[in-house]
Amino acid sequence: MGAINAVTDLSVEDGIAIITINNPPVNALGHAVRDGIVQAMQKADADAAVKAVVLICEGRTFHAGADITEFGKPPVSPWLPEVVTEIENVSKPTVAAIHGTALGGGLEVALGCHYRVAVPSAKCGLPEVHLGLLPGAGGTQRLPRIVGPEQALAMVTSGAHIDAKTANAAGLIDEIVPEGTLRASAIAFAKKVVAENRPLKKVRDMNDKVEAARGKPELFADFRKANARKFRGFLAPEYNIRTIEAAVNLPFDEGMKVERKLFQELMGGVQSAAQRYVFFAEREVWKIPDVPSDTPTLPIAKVGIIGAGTMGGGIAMNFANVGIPVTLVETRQEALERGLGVIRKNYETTAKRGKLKPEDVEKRMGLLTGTLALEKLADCDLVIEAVFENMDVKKDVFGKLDKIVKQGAILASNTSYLNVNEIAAATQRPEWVLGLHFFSPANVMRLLEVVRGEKTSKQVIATAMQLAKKIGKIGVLVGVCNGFVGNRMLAARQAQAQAMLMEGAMPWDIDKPLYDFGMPMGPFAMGDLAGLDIGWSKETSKSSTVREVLCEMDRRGQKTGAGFYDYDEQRNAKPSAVTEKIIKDFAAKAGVTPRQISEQEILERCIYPMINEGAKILEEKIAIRPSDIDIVWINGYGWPVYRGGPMFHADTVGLANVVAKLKEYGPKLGADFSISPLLEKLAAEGKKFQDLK
Ligand code: 3H9
Repeated sequence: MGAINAVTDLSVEDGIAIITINNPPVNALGHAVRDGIVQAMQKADADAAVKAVVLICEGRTFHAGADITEFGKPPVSPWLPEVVTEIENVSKPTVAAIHGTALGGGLEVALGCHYRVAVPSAKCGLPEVHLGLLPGAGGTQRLPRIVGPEQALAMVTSGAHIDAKTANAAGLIDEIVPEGTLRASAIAFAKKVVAENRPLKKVRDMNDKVEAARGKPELFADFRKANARKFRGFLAPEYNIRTIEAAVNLPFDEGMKVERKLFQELMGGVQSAAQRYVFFAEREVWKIPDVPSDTPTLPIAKVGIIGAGTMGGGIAMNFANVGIPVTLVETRQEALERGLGVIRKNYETTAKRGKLKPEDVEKRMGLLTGTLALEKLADCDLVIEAVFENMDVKKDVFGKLDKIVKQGAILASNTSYLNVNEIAAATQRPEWVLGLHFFSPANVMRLLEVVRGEKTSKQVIATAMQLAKKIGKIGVLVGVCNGFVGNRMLAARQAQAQAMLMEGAMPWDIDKPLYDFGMPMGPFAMGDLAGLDIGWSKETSKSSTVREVLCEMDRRGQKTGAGFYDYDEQRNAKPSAVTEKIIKDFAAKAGVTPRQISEQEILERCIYPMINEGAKILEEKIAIRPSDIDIVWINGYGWPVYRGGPMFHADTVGLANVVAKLKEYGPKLGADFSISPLLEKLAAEGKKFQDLK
């Protein structure tokens, strides 16, 4: 006994074999682990002195799944489904001892065991759907046999983790054992099973729950219908549903065949490749080459926010949510009260939905202090300015902050376009200044662009990234340019959308292919939602664009019941004859004969110039890596995760194809348009953005 291989240990104590896996950080089921488990199980099975087997992991967690880094490479035996079968076929009781997270293949391994014990803090789940996959080691056939098809459906399609208590109630965990005693308790449990001569509970043979659901197709039809919106565009949820259907309707081995087939189909497809890429991109984004992870950070115990409007209020909620007190500054009492009122209403709505305890509403509101005096920000560790998007106004605010706020505090601007270096230059401490670009609604959207000025110190950057994590955002470090990463690329799309209006496409013609592509909405629906009057004023409006005319007619978007679209009471959008006439009049005035523009052209002209802009962003080192750009678009603008982000999408289309199309559309793309040399170079070399490491 002893070491089986580099990651597996086998020992026997008092007739109980203990297989211990140690494969940091998350005990992923890579080849060595799979091999180790099989060898150890066989050894324990063959040893007459062994009466039962415990499988346990070292470190922070039980197996958190198959090793995702092995996906896409040729499989090496033993394959995970074989490992699970091997465990299930051991002739003595096997017990999984779970702590941390038993996820994906990890839970499937546990389901191969005859019994499962867990500590109270443990969690179980089948999160494969987030990787565009389904559980491929029998999880789809075994889970419903324990928890029933309804709960299994919810678990495999949401990927949600359930806690030990819930898992215990569902029969997934046989016994909860005291925290910190897992090894000893699992051994004791195994001994009990032996002493009581309990049967080998093979989940594959537990048919009651699946049989009870047989002949009830409405179970699945209703589930599909209820979740159609959520699953739109994704393949994996539907495939997961089919495997649970198979578990209900077919014998175990036949169900396994369905699982195998659908798993392989997903694994070979673009969607899963995209979602696996995003999994790693989300972890890569925190790594900043010249700001090592051990860079000292500053404590942020008190935050000041200037502006209690939609943006400032939303930003404030992020901090109150994690217990950080916030001082909110406004210029007028009325605006302050309105702002605080909106925040309270937001919290109360959340509480009504049962997602927040009523006492927490008060607790969070209690962390917010409103004031009209900028001086009250003197002792803040971080001040975020969220005032009107105007350079002179921002400079004025920063000049004042410089005099008021203590030294050693971070001064941030929530600008979405402006030059952070220029803002920083309004202070005597530019190294303490950076941009923190929140996305609206700021309490909901996950993206935070952390804008690094020329002089921003590394400590300030490290603190901002850490803070982003703390408030549940995904922080992407970007450099200074007009619009940073997200809005700069959006502008490239906007320019084409506007141009196509004049060429003959209506707003709804342009929005549709983008919606069908998987975006939450197209550019015009988005404009209506945000309000067409952002940055517009009656005094300076000259009826010179469609948007100006719409605003002048008080068609300012959803909030006024009309914008590019007409809206009914439920805010359902309908194409508008008024808008159509305005557009046609503009085109006629410009002497353009409207033409029919294909959906393909609309899509390519909206998306390829964005990709081109993304390539320029990389050339200029505004973004650290292509995947950071994708993270911005997925989390800030709702780019469909199953298409991996604009840069990943470009790779799947082929950069040479993107370049060829940009050249073909060239004359229509506007005088300002030019192809990125980086994009052309990669295309000529047959490379991908993903090759830029
Ligand atoms: C599956 O099981 C398929 C089977 O059904 C069928 C097979 C036939 N593989 O997230 P963290 C790395 S699909 C490889 O920062 P946390 C991660 O990249 C799998 N690597 O920690 C990171 O590396 P680095 C189903 C993995 O504490 C480091 O570990 N399972 C894997 O915030 C730390 O990760 C899942 O989808 C992996 N499976 O969260 C679970 N997992 O330090 C995926 C993590 O170099 N994992 N890494 O950046 C998670 O959800 C979280 O990692 C977890 C820990 C909750 C476990």
